[in-house]
Order: sequence, then structure tokens, then C-alpha cells
Amino acid sequence: MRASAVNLDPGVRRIPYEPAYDVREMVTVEDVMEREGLGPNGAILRAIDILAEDENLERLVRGLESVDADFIVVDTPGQAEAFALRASGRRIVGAISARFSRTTAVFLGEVGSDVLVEDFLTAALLAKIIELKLDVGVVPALNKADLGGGERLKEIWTSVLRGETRDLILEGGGVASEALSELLEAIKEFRTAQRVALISAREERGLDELFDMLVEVWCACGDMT
Ligand SMILES: Nc1nc2c(ncn2[C@@H]2O[C@H](COP(=O)(O)OP(=O)(O)OP(=O)(O)O)[C@@H](O)[C@H]2O)c(=O)[nH]1
Ligand SMILES: [Mg+2]
Repeated sequence: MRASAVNLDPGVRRIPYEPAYDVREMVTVEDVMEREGLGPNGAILRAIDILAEDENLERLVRGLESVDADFIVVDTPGQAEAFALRASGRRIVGAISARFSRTTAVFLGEVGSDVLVEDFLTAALLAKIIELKLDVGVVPALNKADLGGGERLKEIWTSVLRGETRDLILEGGGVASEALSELLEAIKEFRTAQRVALISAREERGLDELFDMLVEVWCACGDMT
């Protein structure tokens, strides 16, 4: 099984892998800041809009087609809201999934931040909203498991996916937790994923489970080609 990585983040400076294709050949956040006089946030949004233009999308899909591998891992911008919650980002995902039928998103949370129950519930709610907005399957994964404390966060996130957050508000406390819990409860019917992969990219742990979860998504879509 051969896997290659592709960089779809126009804002990244250094990447710890050799990308088989890199969108920075079309646009970089740095250039956009310089050229259009934008700040970093505006420039990220603008760069994603530029990538979503017809001509660039075609170039991106051709770039992916040129990759000689069984699986392509596409590294998207870390600002998930800027990417997945905007029309341009979804347009990019749509163009990729129209060409590659098994396109599946991995929503990466991380251990070591958002450790307050309430903050983690908020992150899980964001993951859920992104799952609803994207027209592809989404597999939740919790990275940096090597930092410790991952099991507990995995449990919390799994409860969120299953719509079983009632007990968690006791731990988090406060009106905001309660409101969050109600929001999560309200959208639980739309859930797809049922579990979370606990992984460590650094120690290459949990990747088999993540892969199994991806296979399950592909099987559920009836497409194993
Ligand atoms: N301990 C630990 N650190 C990791 C792991 N994976 C990545 N890191 C580190 O976390 C830092 C941030 O890297 P990423 O989480 O990949 O995020 P990024 O790609 O830099 O940022 P965005 O794409 O903008 O979100 C880097 O210093 C990585 O070396 C992991 O599994 N364990
Ligand atoms: Mg990144």
C-alpha cells in the first residue's frame, strides 16, 4: 500500500514531509498579504477563495491525478472554520470528491489543548457542524496521544458523537455547558461517526485503527474499488 501526502495549506511555511503536490505553486498566504495588503486572517480566506477558482481547481485536481499512489492524504489548512465552513473550502472538497469517489475527511482534534470539558464540547460541536456541512464522510481523530490524557478526551468526544452528553455537563458545570449539551443533543440525529481514533502522528500510533475507520466509511458507501 502506497500513500502520498499533498499540501493544500497555502499558509504553511515548512512542512515535515515531502508533498507529492503542493498548492503553494498556485498561491501562498504570504504573497496574498503582500500583494493585496491583507492581514494574516484575511489573506488565508482570500487564498482559499483563489484556490477555489475554476482554473485553479482544475489544476489542483490534475495535480492529485498525477500522484502515483494508492492513497492520497491531503493536508488542509489548520483553520478548519476558514476552510470547511465557507463556500470556497467546500467547493474545493467537492471538486476533489467528484473526481475521487472515496474522498473522506479526517477531523483532527488534539490532546493537550481544550482540556476543559466545556472547551472540548465546543470543539466537538465544531467538528459536528463541519461534518454536517461537508458532503463527504468525516472520521474524527484525536492526535498527540503521546502527550497523555487522551483516553479521557476520547471518551468525552465519543459521548458527543453518540449524543450522550447529559453526564458531562455535571463535570463542566454552568449554563454554557448546559446550552452546549442541548445543542449537541439537538443534532445527534444527524451523526454518522460513532467513534474516535486516538492517534499519535509523532509515534505513529493508532494509525491502523484510523485506517479501519476510513475503510468502514468506504464500505458504508458501497464503494471498495
Ligand atoms: N507530541 C506530539 N506532537 C505532535 C504530533 N503531531 C504533530 N505534533 C507537533 O505539533 C506541532 C503543530 O503541528 P500540527 O499539529 O501538525 O499543526 P500545524 O500543521 O503546524 O498547524 P495547522 O495546520 O496550521 O493547524 C508541531 O510542533 C508538531 O511537531 C504528535 O502526534 N505528538
Ligand atoms: Mg498543518
